[in-house]
Amino acid sequence: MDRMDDTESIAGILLPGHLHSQQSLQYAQDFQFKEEDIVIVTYPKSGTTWMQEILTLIYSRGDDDIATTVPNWRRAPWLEHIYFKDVIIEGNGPRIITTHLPSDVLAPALQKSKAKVIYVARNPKDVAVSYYYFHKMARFLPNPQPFPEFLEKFLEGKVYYGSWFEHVKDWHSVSQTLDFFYITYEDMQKDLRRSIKKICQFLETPMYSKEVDKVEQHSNFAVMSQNSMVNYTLIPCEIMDHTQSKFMRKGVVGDWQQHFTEEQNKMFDKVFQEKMSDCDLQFIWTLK
Ligand code: PPS
Repeated sequence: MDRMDDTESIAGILLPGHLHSQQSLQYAQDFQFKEEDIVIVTYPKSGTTWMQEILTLIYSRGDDDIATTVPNWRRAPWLEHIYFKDVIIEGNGPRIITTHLPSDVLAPALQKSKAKVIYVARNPKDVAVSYYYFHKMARFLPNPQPFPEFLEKFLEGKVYYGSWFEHVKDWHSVSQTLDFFYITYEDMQKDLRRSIKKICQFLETPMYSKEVDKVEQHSNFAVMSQNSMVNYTLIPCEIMDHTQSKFMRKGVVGDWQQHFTEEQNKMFDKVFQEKMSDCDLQFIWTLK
């Protein structure tokens, strides 16, 4: 498959060459955001697709027509991807743009533009597990080693898209300089309706209760798992092999408990405490 084994890099971070090129990364760096743009920022496996769906549904006032007929990568394309410039729509109204890029690459352009930024974070133990399974199914990522080795690499930040710790902390450190909304995957799991309402407030898009009902209904895991516009079953299996793992895999908080040994958990906690000692963000590891 085209560029499947290639690797690109930006700001010292490795990215799959199947999706990125030097030109697409330059285009992303030079991109001029507009004040009306909404930019979803995430480290991979943190709730990107979920937020893309929620925003799509908010802007269609709960109607699922667009959500069920247009693939997420068209209605909320990734800024850094090769196809971005061909799909980004010029015109009035908010454009939903997605990115996994680090803040040092994008914050300066975002600061100039006043675009709204929604940062979705997820507890890194679940991110590591989700990312491990994604490596199994996404053929444009390196074949994952056994889980223990993958986990070590994840903690060292030696995976594609770089260190989870740096991503979260660096974006957090520029949050005051941006029109910035921070939410976690776990917040959305705990109370999806409340999360949708908070997002609406941030977007200054008031909604009727019945519209919020619909957004909630169409963005729940069971519905999204069946929606081919977001579950990646439209992608050929040479690129994403759903026999290895589904993209919409489990959609829960705390799946790491099924994967981590006690020793791995201790090691993880130790690294987490060290790396996050200068950051006040709190994470939810399980839902009781
Ligand atoms: S990616 O590849 O970076 O775009 O992946 P991303 O969308 O950020 O993360 C995929 C994980 O999010 C889960 N997901 C959901 N969980 C709960 N509810 C809803 N609606 C939902 N939509 C996506 C998805 O299942 C992946 O998590 P895991 O733990 O692997 O199941």
